[in-house]
Amino acid sequence: MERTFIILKPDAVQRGLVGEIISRFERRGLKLVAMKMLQVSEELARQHYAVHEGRPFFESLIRYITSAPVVAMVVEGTDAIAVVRNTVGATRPAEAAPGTIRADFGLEIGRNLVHASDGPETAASEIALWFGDDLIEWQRANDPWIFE
Ligand code: IDP
Repeated sequence: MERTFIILKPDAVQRGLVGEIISRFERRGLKLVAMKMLQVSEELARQHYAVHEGRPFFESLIRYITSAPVVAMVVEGTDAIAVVRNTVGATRPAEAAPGTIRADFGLEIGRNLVHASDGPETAASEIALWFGDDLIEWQRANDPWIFE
């Protein structure tokens, strides 16, 4: 069972898309194991996006993610990292496949609604950075109907 980290970015929250987006992950069968709403500090934003430091879009990315509240979460499931990335769609909404979150709700790369970890190492470090050990281990009643 794999875990991955997701942020519903400020545009998703401002546009009232929190429920819609979480529903897509829930309906896919992923299980929520952590969730919180927060205003991201500049320090956390810079740590989270450290890999992009120096890129031309870095400062606008920091302004975007710290501009208004976000909803951060961890989900668990079979191949969760890949499943979430393909539910979210390509970084640039114009290149995202129809039916993905970024294609269905987005137009611009700088307002692309969702962050999702891109591999096992980033998932582990992002979960640790945003939630520490604060994850809920729980049994979901319908797990046997989702996990073989
Ligand atoms: P990802 O979010 O699909 O993993 P990354 O390449 O890791 O994409 O970029 C992180 C975020 O930085 C993107 O989701 C997007 O919000 C922003 N970003 C990436 N490239 C650009 C760009 O060229 N212009 C503006 N924003 C960008």
